[in-house]
Amino acid sequence: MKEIKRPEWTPDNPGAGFTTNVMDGIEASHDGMTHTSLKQHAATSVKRAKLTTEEHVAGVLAKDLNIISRTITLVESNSKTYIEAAQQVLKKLLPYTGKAVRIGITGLPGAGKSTFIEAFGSYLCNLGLKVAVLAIDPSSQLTKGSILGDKTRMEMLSRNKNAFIRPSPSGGTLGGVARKTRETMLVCEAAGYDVVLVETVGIGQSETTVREMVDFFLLVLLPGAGDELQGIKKGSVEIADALIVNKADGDNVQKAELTASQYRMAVHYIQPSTEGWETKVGTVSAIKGNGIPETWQMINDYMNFIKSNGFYKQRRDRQTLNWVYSMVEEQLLLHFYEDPAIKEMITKLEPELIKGEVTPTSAVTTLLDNYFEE
Ligand SMILES: Nc1nc2c(ncn2[C@@H]2O[C@H](COP(=O)(O)OP(=O)(O)OP(=O)(O)O)[C@@H](O)[C@H]2O)c(=O)[nH]1
Ligand SMILES: [Mg+2]
Repeated sequence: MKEIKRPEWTPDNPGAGFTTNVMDGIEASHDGMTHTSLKQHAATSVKRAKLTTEEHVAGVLAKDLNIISRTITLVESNSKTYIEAAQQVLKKLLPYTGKAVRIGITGLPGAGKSTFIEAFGSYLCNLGLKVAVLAIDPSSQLTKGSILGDKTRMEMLSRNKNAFIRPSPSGGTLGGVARKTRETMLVCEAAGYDVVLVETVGIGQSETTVREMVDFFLLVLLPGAGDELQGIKKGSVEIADALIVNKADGDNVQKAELTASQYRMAVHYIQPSTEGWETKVGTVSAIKGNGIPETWQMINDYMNFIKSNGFYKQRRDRQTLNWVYSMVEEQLLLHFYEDPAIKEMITKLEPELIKGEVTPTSAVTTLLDNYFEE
């Protein structure tokens, strides 16, 4: 008979009425609870084994979703060692990048960007294309996590096997967030995504930042008149290659058409974002799917146009160089303002500047001389 093990606190000579005994633990992949697994638990709570550069590269090229996600996580890391590791991976992926149609999408909160992406992305997937959805959300520092690229607003698309949705990296400067999104875009391209959609709300410089990383830039508008009413920043229309008035459904159809015709007139007077391409204006209903195929057709016409006149390559080359220089600028600024000696000098100089005891120019000279002497 199997020996009965008793707990330590068992009284001497327990009678037959004492039923407590000790059962051996289970040496298995679960902890006795249904639907849980120690193995799975270990995978989420303990750091997974690091992948080698080769494993990252091979996994991305093999379109392995798990490795694509892990590579993006690596790319999004802020730690110096991981940044270096990410660069090794990116360098090897670089020859496989660049083939996607890169589309930026902006518009006020509530204009329907996510709903549009849901409809447009699903349409493209049905055409057999692979679609990656990324976002740049400078406000996510405040909101923690991301409102953009929100999978709940793209339910249908997030379930599509041809789609990959990655929310905005959070935290850090806009430049830092943009670097991560750009590099994520490269990872997605290497993984064979044909179209990359980058969503952003027009906060601060985020629109210009996205314009600088895409081929085509789309502004989503609401039915209603004029820039003033829509609260659109003056520059938003100028940097767009097309404006779409969304929510052209139900009672809004006429209003949307009117808005579109007003913008159509307005864009005659502005410098187009892409030389030789007159900014297109149309209406869509993201919810009903109206205007979605037309939008893709228009983007195809545009891509053919910029590829045939050389503007495509020119812009991409310029974007790469500008990206490098903007990173240099950002790093230099960061290095300067985070320097402890400079910080101390600034604290001392500010009141002197305000009292008029020091001139701005001499303050600059003092700071820079000090910085470069170190
Ligand atoms: N009637 C109608 N409503 C729409 C349409 N597209 C979006 N909406 C609604 O508008 C609201 C905002 O849509 P979102 O797609 O979340 O807008 P967004 O621009 O992504 O918003 P943020 O991510 O917050 O900047 C939602 O309630 C949508 O259901 C449309 O074509 N027609
Ligand atoms: Mg959204």
